[in-house]
Amino acid sequence: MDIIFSGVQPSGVPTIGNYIGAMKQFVELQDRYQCYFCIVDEHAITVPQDRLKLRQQILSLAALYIAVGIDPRKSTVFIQSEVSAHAEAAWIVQCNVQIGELERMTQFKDKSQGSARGGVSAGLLTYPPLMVADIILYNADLVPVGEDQKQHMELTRDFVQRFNNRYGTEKQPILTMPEVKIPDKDAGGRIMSLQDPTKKMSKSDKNAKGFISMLDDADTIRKKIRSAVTDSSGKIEFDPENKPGISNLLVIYSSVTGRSINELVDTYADSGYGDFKHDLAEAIVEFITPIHERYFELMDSDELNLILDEGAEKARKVADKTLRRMQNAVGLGRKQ
Ligand code: AQP
Repeated sequence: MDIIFSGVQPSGVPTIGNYIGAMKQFVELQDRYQCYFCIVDEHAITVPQDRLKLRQQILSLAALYIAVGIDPRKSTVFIQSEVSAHAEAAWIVQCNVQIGELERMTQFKDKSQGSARGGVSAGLLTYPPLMVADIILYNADLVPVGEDQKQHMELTRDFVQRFNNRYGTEKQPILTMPEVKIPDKDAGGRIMSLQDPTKKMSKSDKNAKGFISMLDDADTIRKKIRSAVTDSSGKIEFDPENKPGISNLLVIYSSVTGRSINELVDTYADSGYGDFKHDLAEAIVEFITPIHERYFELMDSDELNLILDEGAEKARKVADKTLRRMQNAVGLGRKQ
């Protein structure tokens, strides 16, 4: 069975963008692949985090993974920092990528914007190698992510090719070459901010009106959808270039209901934005309510800790093996 790895940072409560771009795919793929779904907490500390809040967000994300439908009997769910091979493999990766490659990463450019270069953490520059390590440790064949991760995936593939050429043989590659799986734009590969539909929806956006968090209550969801930026034409059409706001809402509507965008456009051909937004808000509430119920049940039980303990143990076994292969390849320590 082919292997999948993917992760989400506990840098805030996941947004509906994280769900549609990534977590929704996780649930759909878990029956056909051997899956590793990680809470990548080491990535979250590339920017300052409150210690206690981070701890809470790690558990909260784990509960959300299960609440949206990831089944721990089928998939391995674990916390990155509980598997030390990630940080160790990341060092080997860092020593085999160039600073120029890392400086070109748009996420680094975006997140370091506004600060003097010397004032941002070195981790903000070197976290893509950590992401490479995350993926290769599990011999992942496929990585389901949102569109913003495309560049990191290119780095991963370049690294694997370079590492195998340098240290392996054609017959015996050391690392598995992963493929990336990104939903199309009209299927939610890039959900945009509700307040600025030219910008990606992000869980760490300072303006909470820009995103729907997976834990927002019904009234908050209604308010946020009501205040979502659209345009003045009043026509419900899918045209991401000229009508980015309404097109983004159509993608969200389609993703949470399974109704196609064409069908939605037909249904609302004679309606105004008010009616459309009202129905969309109710559709999100209907989709999210059972997720909340399961989430609060999990946060209130010991089940989550058991799932994470088991997950870390299973993950360590696979990750340690790959790490040993990498260490042997580059000549670290004594032959094992
Ligand atoms: N707006 C989005 N639309 C579709 N997919 C998205 N993803 C993120 N934003 C969108 C996908 O969600 C997965 C987890 O992302 P992450 O938490 O590892 O980091 P990120 O991509 O940096 O997400 P955020 O929400 O923007 O986090 P912050 O604000 O902390 O930087 C990935 O597969 C990502 O593609």
